[in-house]
Amino acid sequence: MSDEPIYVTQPWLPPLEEFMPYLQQIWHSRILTNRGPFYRQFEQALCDFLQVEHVALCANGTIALSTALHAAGLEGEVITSPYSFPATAHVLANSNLTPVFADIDPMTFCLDAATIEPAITPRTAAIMPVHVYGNTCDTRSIKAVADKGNLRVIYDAAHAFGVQDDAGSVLKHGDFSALSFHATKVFNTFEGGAIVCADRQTKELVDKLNNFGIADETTVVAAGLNGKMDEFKASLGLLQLKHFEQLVSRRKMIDASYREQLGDIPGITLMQRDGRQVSNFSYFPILVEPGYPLDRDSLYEKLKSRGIFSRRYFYPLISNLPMYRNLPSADPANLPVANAISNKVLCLPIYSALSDEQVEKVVGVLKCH
Ligand code: T4K
Repeated sequence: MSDEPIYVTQPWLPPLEEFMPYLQQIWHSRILTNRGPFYRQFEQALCDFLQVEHVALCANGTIALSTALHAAGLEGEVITSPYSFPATAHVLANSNLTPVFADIDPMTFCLDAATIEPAITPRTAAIMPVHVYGNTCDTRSIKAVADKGNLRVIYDAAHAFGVQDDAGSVLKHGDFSALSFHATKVFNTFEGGAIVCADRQTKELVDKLNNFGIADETTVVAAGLNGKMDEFKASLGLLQLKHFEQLVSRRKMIDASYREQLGDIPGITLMQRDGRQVSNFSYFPILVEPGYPLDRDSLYEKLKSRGIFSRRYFYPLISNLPMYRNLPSADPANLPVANAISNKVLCLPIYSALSDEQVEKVVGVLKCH
C-alpha cells in the first residue's frame, strides 16, 4: 500500500494539455483581468450550470461575502452561525457589523431557524446562515423569520456549489449566496468565488463594488474595493465545469463506501443526508461519541501518525475565538448544540482522486483500536 500522505482534501486539476488552449488565448490577447472574455463566458456558464440568473465573479469567497454585505447596505447586528470557518464572522466584524451567534440544528449542522427569532433585536439588520458541508439550511423557515422581521438574508454558500433542494438550486434562496472556489473546495479555481444575486440591478451594483465603485471612466459611485476574478482563474473555472459532474460522482461513491464500512462502529455517528437533496459530497464529517474507545483528538492524532490528515472542521467554534468570545451571544450556554458538535467532529478525507485502497486505510484505522 502506498505511504503517500492522505489529506482531508486534494484539489482536482484538469490535464494540463486541456488548459493550454485557454492559456494561449490569454497570452495572445493580453487581456488579463477587468472582466475580459473568459470572465464573461464563465459567468454565463455558471448561470446555466447552477440554474441561477445572476452571478458576479469574485477573487475569493471572503470577498464575495464581504461585497454582498456592502451591497446590502447593512448597519447593526447580523445573526449568524458559530459553526463555520472564521471568514463567516470576520467579514461581519470587518464591515462594522456585530455578529450575533445563534445555535445550529443537530442533524444538518446549519443555523437552527428556531434559534434565530429569539436573537432578533431592534438592531438586527440581517441573517447570515451557512450551508455547512453542502447540507442545506431550512431556507423556508429562515425566509419566514426574515420576512416577519424585514431582515436581509445573505447565505454563506462556500460549501454549496451544485447543491439542490426540492425546489432546485439552493443558491436561489435569500438576497445573496456567496460561493468559494478555493483550492480545497469541491469546485476550484485555485482561489475564487462568486455571488449569486437575486436580480440584475443588484448584480450590477455588486460588479461596481468589486471594481472600486467605478461606473464609467469618470464616474465613481461607491467606495468599492478590488474583488475581481482574473482571466486565468475564469478560464480555469470554465474548464473545471466540464469535469464537475464526473468528479462529484466519484465523491458520491466514496461517501457510500465510508457509510457502508463505518455505519456500525459503536461511538461513531455519521452525518445523515437528506435524500431529497442533490449533494456535492464535499466533506465527510463523523462525530466521535463517548461510546468510541478514543476521544476525537486522540483519533485525530492516531490518524495523523498513520499519515492521514483529517481535520476538525469546525473546531474551535467561532464564538470561542478570542475576538468574539466576550460577545453576549457567544456564551456556550446559548450555543449548546454547536459546542457539543464542535468538540466531537472530525472530517475524514474525501476527494475524487482518493482510491478505494486509501479509503480502506482510513476505515482500518477507525476500526482497529
Ligand atoms: N465560508 C466558509 C463556510 C468556508 O468554509 C470558507 C473557506 C469561506 C467562507 C471563505 O472562502 P475563501 O475566502 O477561502 O474562498 C481551508 C480553506 O483555506 C478555506 O477556503 C476553507 N473555507 C476551509 C474550510 O478550509 P485550511 O486552513 O483548513 O486549509 P489548508 O491549507 O490547511 O488545506 C487543507 C488540506 O488541503 C491540506 O492539508 C492539504 C490540502 N491542500 C490544500 C491546499 C490549499 C492541497 O492539497 N492543496 C492546496 O493548494 O482552510
